[in-house]
Amino acid sequence: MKRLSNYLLVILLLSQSVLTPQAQTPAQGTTQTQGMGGVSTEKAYNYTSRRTVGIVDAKAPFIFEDVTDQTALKNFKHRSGSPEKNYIFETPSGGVAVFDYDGDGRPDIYLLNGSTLEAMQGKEKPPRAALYHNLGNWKFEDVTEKAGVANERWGMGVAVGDYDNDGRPDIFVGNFGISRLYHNNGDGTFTDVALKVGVARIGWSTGASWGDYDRDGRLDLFVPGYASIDLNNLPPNPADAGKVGSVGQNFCQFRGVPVMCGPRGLKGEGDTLYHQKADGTFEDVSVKAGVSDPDKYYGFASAFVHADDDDLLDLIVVNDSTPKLLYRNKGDGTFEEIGYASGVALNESGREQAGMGLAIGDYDNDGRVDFHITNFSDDSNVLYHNEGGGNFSDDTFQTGLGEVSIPFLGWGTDFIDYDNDGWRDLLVANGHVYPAVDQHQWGTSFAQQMLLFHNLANGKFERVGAAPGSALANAIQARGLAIGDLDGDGRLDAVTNNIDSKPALLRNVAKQTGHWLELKLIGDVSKKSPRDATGAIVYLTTGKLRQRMDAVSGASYASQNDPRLHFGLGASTKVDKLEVKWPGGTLETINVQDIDRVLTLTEGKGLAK
Ligand SMILES: [Ca+2]
Ligand SMILES: [Ca+2]
Ligand SMILES: [Ca+2]
Ligand SMILES: [Ca+2]
Repeated sequence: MKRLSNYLLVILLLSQSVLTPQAQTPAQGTTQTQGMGGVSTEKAYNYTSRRTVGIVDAKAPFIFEDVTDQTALKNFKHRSGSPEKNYIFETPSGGVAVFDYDGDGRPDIYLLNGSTLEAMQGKEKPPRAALYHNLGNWKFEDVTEKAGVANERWGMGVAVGDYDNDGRPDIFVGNFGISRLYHNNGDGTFTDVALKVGVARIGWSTGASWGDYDRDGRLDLFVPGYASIDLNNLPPNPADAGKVGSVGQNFCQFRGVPVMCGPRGLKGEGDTLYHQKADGTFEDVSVKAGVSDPDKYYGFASAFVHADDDDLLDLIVVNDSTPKLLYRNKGDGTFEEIGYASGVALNESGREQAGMGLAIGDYDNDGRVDFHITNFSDDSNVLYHNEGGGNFSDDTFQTGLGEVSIPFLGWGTDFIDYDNDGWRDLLVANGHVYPAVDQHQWGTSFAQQMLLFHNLANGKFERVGAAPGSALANAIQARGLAIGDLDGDGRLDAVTNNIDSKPALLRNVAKQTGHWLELKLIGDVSKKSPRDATGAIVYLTTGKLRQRMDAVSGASYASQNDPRLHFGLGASTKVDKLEVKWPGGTLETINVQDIDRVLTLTEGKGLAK
């Protein structure tokens, strides 16, 4: 009997692998991946150029103008630990959010700040996060003080969601320390209610995401955890390497050079799912729902997203140096982890990668969302094409996104149709974690150029060269990246949060761009849709082209894009069909007459200008 059941098991496993050609299996033995930090066993190649700075093309189109210095954002100074980056928690801050906090129609900018060990010990004033109110015409006003959102903790990730359905977007801030939930009071001020409602997560919280996974009309919150750090028992400090008395300490090395330790060798941290109850407080349901991450992978980015073809919001978690997790929503309050079976746990070579940021979007307009994930230097970023039925294939190299990304260490990434041709392009923000790379000929650098890829509408991307003097020509120490049309001209702009420096504000000045339509969605809570419509899917048809956009909270790297959905229409001057799959499950078709503007679409009530 036992032999028979074993036999059946083998048959089952065999048939499964035939039925799901994308399925991956866990790596056997030790996979030598180069994560964020830790020992690298890779050969130290020498390069004659940095490959990540100073690469310009005089013939390239001028797409983004860096307008930071013309705005108040030039005064924001991000700071995260020592300039030498002796400890891993000094390296991955911080996120940035683009969203309209005051409802005046202009998206505003919220930049997280880092902190220092000294500030955490009360020995110096902590750095402050900043909220910039968009006044129009590239004028921004620092309203942090009035708004009360300075955080003054070690900021990592930001996710926006109107959790209490009052029509005003609220801000979850994942900190290294205690997280915050800034409730939007509607008068330009916020109140941290994290403790009161039960989401004051303690630990190393990173890129969170809001989403109503149980379809009760109330947003729930997922927060990945990175690593467990004891500030009273820190890992070896590379600055002590070689000093008298430090002999015998197990310093971490990158190509023979002492660097900060981690994440390998550090104890990871589990993840947390907070379910919102009817009274507006939250309960930790991580274990019950099956998303607690008992293996304690190093979580960086996450998003609730419709990954398969049913009506239930799934969840993806991007982990550093460990497999990525894809949770299929089973509809009964629990999830099934299908990372390996779906093909997103590893890359096509079966390797774990140092996952950092996550772009979500249907780049090839086949009606399913795809994922682009950023990784460490000396490794490519990865593009997972959604094949349907919960299967993904690693299409990185055949789409043209592989080779070019190898010298770069990527963080924020977003699909952005910068030329409004209806095909979503790709923007990637980069920067290394080891300042020491600037002292060596390793073909990479601490500050790096961003990467922009044009979607060729045939399944391939092409790098858009950096025009001299354009924002793409600048080397920055980027982390978070967020997208939004900051000046309302119909072309998507971008902002990055840069470690230990000022942010970068990228104004889209692309010529020959197409028509566009941007939608602000309002869900009907009585139909079990969250009011901010997080989790909605919009299908827009022009001629033969049917685009899909998902309303996602969080993602990129620890950042938040403007929640309004922006469509490029190309040469089309009319929308043939607009369909909305509301989070509560209703499918609605809306007649659209106008283009080249922002429209507000309310569930069951149609459009308003
Ligand atoms: Ca505003
Ligand atoms: Ca819910
Ligand atoms: Ca495009
Ligand atoms: Ca713009």
